[in-house]
Order: sequence, then structure tokens, then C-alpha cells
Amino acid sequence: MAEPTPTGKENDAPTRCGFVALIGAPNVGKSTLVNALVGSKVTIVSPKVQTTRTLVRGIAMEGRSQLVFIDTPGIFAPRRRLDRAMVTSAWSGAHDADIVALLIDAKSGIDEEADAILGRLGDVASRKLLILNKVDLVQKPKLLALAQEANGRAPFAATFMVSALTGDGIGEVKAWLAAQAPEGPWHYPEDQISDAPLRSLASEITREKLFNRLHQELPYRSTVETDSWKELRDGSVRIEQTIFVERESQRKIVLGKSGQSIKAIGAEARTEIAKIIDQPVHLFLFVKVREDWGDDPERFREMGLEFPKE
Ligand SMILES: Nc1nc2c(ncn2[C@@H]2O[C@H](COP(=O)(O)OP(=O)(O)OP(=O)(O)O)[C@@H](O)[C@H]2O)c(=O)[nH]1
Ligand SMILES: [Mg+2]
Repeated sequence: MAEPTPTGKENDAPTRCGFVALIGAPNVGKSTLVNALVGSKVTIVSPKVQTTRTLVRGIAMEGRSQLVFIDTPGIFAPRRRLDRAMVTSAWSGAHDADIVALLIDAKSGIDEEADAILGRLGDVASRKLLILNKVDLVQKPKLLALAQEANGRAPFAATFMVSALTGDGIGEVKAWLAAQAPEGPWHYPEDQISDAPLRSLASEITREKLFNRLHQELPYRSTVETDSWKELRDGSVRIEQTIFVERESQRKIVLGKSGQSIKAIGAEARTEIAKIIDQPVHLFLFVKVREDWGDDPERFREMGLEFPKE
């Protein structure tokens, strides 16, 4: 009879798997932090508010623990149908997670939006964690006061101060979460970092470039969909995407003078998609006017959002 294979102590430890939702006001750095925790770009980031529109998962291993991070849209007072769907999806992400991390932008502190979220946090049954982000922008005494104030508002199991941008404090958060994750089998293969299909990541990357290049209302009046994805015989990929806008005037701005704007957006998106999939990419962007895309259930389905009835 064969001897039992000796196992190292590491392998005797139970496997753990934890779902961790990151919630907070728009622009506090949730997506930047998810990317930092995963160690790869799985979700898009921009200097503008309301960049993330749906739940995006990023997966990381820490020892024997698998951590499934759920990036959520920023929570704010919604006006349009799309806003309402985004905010609803953020709270649903929180309710479904084992651990909910509330992110506060240390520079803005407890502003009106953070205050409203703190007020509703009691409805969430999951363990709660407070993360003060953007500590690179703030002096220590202000951080301590902010941590104290937030802890007075909700029962947080722990408080961390990080900079998602510089990576400061990220390792500590990950280690803490790994220890907190419930025992259980891993939900994804060990080397998986995202559960989004490449075509939706590709749409998001183009949308990120739109957000970075367009201003005022325009980013919020547009959405991007990948219509086709063809692997070509020479190993390259041909991708066709549509950018929907609401007005002809918006279409003109997206195109830019003699097509310069759309060309630049396309070039930036193509370079980044090619890098991620490690294949040459031919990206074709079409800009279509669809006045009511913000009230079209099909567009919501493409984004992975529930369509609010009103
Ligand atoms: N200085 C500094 N900037 C940061 C930090 N983390 C994120 N940012 C910046 O904050 C802005 C917003 O970052 P996002 O990660 O898109 O924020 P978000 O919370 O996901 O925003 P929404 O998806 O719109 O809710 C970007 O310009 C980031 O570069 C940080 O630790 N320090
Ligand atoms: Mg985001």
C-alpha cells in the first residue's frame, strides 16, 4: 500500500472563500481599490463620478483564501432611470456579500453622500469594514478624527487607511479579509481574476476612454456595446463596437473635428484591449444616435443592470 503523501501545513489549512463588496459614494476610489487588490485591471476608473455602472467582480488569492471583490456603482441620490438602476445594483451587491467594505474618500470626509450611506448601512446584515482611501492626500490627524467619527456612526469590525493609488495599506486589507473569509471551497479556478466576458471588458475600456476624453454631460449620455468579436486567421481580433448617444449634436462631439476625437478614443481603447488579450486588435467604432437608450430595457440588459419599472 502506498504511503499517504505528506502534506505541508499550508495545505492542511481549510480553504476559504469570501465575497467582499466595496461600496461608497461616487469617485471615492472603489474601482481603483478593486484593481489594486486583484493586482490587475478588471474594472474601469476615471476622474469623473458615476464611472462604474454595474457590479464587476475581481478575484484574488491570498494564501488559502479566495477573495471575490465586488466593485459597485457609487451610491448617490438618483435622478434618471439609469441612476436608479445603478444605485439599486450597488445596494444589492452589498446585501449579497459576506463582508461589506465602506470606502470613504479621506479628503472629502463624511460629506452628504457618505452621510446618507452611513445612515442606511444598518440595513446591511453582513460584517462591515471601514476603509479610508486617498490617504496620500490627507494629514494623519485628520484621518484619525475621520475614523473616529465614522466608527461612531456604524459598527465596523475594523478600520483601514489606504491609498489605492500608491498601494499603501493594501496588503493589510487583503490579509485581514483572507482571515475573515468563511471556510468553504473556492468559487473560481485559482488563476481566474475576473468573471466578465472579454467583450464586456472591451466595451468598458472604450467607455473609460470616452469618460476621460468627453466632458460635462456627454459621458453620462453615452453607452458602449460590443457588437462583434471575430478571431482572424492571422491571430488578430476584429472587434466592432457601437457608442450610443442621445442626440445628433452629441454624436458630432464624439466624432470630433474631422473624426479626430473618435480616432483618439479608438486608438487608446485598441491599445489597451490588445495588451489585455495579448493579441493584435482591429477596433471599429460606430456612433449611433438613440434618443431613448436611457429608457431602453435592452441597453440595461447589455450593461448587466435590472431595468427599473419607472
Ligand atoms: N490621490 C488618490 N486618488 C485616488 C485614489 N484612489 C482613487 N483615486 C482617484 O480617484 C478617481 C476615482 O477613482 P475610481 O476608482 O474611478 O472611483 P470609484 O469610487 O470607482 O468611482 P465610481 O465608479 O464613479 O463610483 C480617479 O481619478 C482615481 O485615480 C487614491 O488612493 N489617492
Ligand atoms: Mg468605479
